[in-house]
Order: sequence, then C-alpha cells, then structure tokens
Amino acid sequence: DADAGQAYFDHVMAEDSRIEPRDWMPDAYRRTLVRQISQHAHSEIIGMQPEANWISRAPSLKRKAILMAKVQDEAGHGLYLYSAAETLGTSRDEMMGQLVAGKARYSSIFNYPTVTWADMGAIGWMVDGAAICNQVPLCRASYGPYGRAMVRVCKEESFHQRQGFEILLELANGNPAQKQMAQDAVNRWYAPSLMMFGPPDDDSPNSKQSMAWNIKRFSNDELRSRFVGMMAEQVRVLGLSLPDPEVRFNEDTKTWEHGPLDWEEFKQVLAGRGPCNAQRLERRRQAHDDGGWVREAATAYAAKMAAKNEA
Ligand code: FAQ
Repeated sequence: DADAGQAYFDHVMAEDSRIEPRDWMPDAYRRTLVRQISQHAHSEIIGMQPEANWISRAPSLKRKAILMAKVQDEAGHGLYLYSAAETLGTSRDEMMGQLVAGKARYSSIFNYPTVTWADMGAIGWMVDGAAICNQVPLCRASYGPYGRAMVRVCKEESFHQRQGFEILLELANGNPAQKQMAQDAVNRWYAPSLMMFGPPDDDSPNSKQSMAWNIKRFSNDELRSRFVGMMAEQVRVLGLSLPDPEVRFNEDTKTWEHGPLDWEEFKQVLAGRGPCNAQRLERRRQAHDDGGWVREAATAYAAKMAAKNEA
C-alpha cells in the first residue's frame, strides 16, 4: 500500500540507495524523472544534427570515420535514455510525439549553428566537456536505470571530448588562419556551453526537490563553476583563450568564477526562438516521417512472430 511504499521510499532516500522500476515511488518523483530523462534523450537525438552537418565535409577519411562514430554514439545514448524513461511507464511513442510536436524541451546548446570545421572541435571539447561535468554525478542518481545508463554514456563522452580537444589542438598548432578558426569557435561556443547547466540557482525551480531526491547531486551553478575551472586549465594547453576576462579562481571561496551570461538569450532559445530551433525540429520531423516505413515493417513483423508463437 501507499503508506508502506512511502516508508520504503523515504528509507531508500535516507540510505542514499536506489529505487528500481517496480518499487513504489511518489508520482512527483516519477514525473520529474520522466521530464529530465526524456529531455536528456531528446537532446542526444537533436544533438546529432549540428555534427552530422559536417560528416560529408570532414577534412580527412580518419576525421570522417571518427565523427560518424561519435554521432552514432549519440543515437545510442538517446536510445538508452528512452529505454530508461520507458521503465517509468511513458512509452517511446509518446515521448517522440511530444518532441516532433514541438512540445518537449531539449538542450539549448543544439540550437546554435555549426559554421566551420573548428566547431566540431569546440563541440567535442566544450559541449561534451559540459555534458561530462553534469553527467558524472548523475551516475549516482537515485533511479537505478538512469544512473546505470549514465555510466556507459559518460565513458563514451570522454572519448568524444578528447577527439574534440585533439581537433582544436591540431588547428591551434596549424597556420594563423586555422588557429584563428579554432579561437573563433571557442569564442562562439563558450557562453552557450556554460548555459547548458541550466539557469542560475536562484532561478532554478526544480533543483531543490531534485537534490532532495538524490537525482541531482550538485546545483547548476556549482557544476558550471567546476566546468569553467576545467576549461581555464585546458585552454592553456591549446594555446587559445576563453572569451571571458572575468574567469578566475576565488581563493576565499575556493571556486571558479566567470563573467555575466546573457540569460535573456537563454530564455529566447528555450522559448523556441534560438538561431536554429525551427530548423532542428523540422529536420527531426522529416527524419521521423521518413522512418515511418521502418516502424510499420517492424510492427508487422512483431505481430507475425507473435501469431506464429501462439500457433
Ligand atoms: N536547455 O529548474 P531547472 C548531451 C529547463 S548533453 C534547455 O534548473 P533541472 C550530450 C529545465 O528543463 C545535454 N532547457 O531544471 C551531447 C526546466 O524546464 P521544465 C543534455 C533547460 O531539470 C553532447 C527549466 O529550464 N543533458 O546531450 C536547460 O533541475 C554533444 C528550469 O531549470 C541533460 O539533459 C538547457 N540548457 O536542471 C550530445 C542532462 N537548462 O522541464 C550531442 C540531464 C534548464 O521545468 C553532442 N539534465 N532547462 O519545463 C539535467 O541535469 C537537468 O535537467 C538540467 C536542468 C541541469 C539540464
């Protein structure tokens, strides 16, 4: 019954242990998880587009093979995450329907254009870097299927980040135009990648409850600060700079600080008015429609097999 369920749930939270799909859980906990996990899944799927844009133009066969593998990994991450969300009772069809109807959120970062090859480096280094910073703590999320999916995702993201760093390193050590292209990409992706961590803590309505439920382990600002510190150290190895003169380590608070971000721009992107929102959704719809025959065939095949097994 619900009382016993609530008592067990509270015990699991107090012990910092795990909730599994068949366990009783409060409706709001379930809703929060479906919200976060489905948004995360959608981000992976929409996140394939900015990089897919460069597969046919990668500068060598080796770079092309690596980029294809990375984009495929992102599809795989989307699938693990949809599966994790399905264990909470929401079907993949329903989640996909919300995405193509433009009713679901996905990460703001994927609404920015990829204009040069150096953007592949900046995405790998900064966007995957931010994703790792955010997702390593999610490996300990209280919901079992989500935490376990994150372990595998994080391993793959680490490879993605290195390949991005290596693209930038090669460009930064190339001719002056290549170095400038790398710097320009870092300049453009810096602020959007900081915004991936979500709104500032005092404007983050979900954080408190998600932290109480051991889903989030650190606040948006805590993770953003940790990420800025990582970037500040690594950018020196690249011989490039961050486009923010206010980045510094505060000796008193022992945290990294950065300059102000344009939260109005963030709101616009979330409201669907970023540079590429319309294009990303349109492309997703098109791909979904183009894949209709595969879903039909798979459903027909499954029905045929089920009938055969019954006979
Ligand atoms: N974009 O109260 P909070 C990747 C929304 S990595 C869009 O702070 P919460 C890998 C938020 O949903 C990217 N919306 O919310 C990759 C909420 O709206 P709602 C995906 C955002 O959940 C790399 C509202 O603002 N990673 O894909 C954003 O406690 C390269 C209020 O915010 C994840 O999803 C944003 N940046 O904290 C793939 C990680 N930030 O739902 C391809 C898992 C906030 O109430 C290439 N998610 N919002 O309508 C999380 O850790 C959390 O959900 C946060 C937000 C931290 C994103």
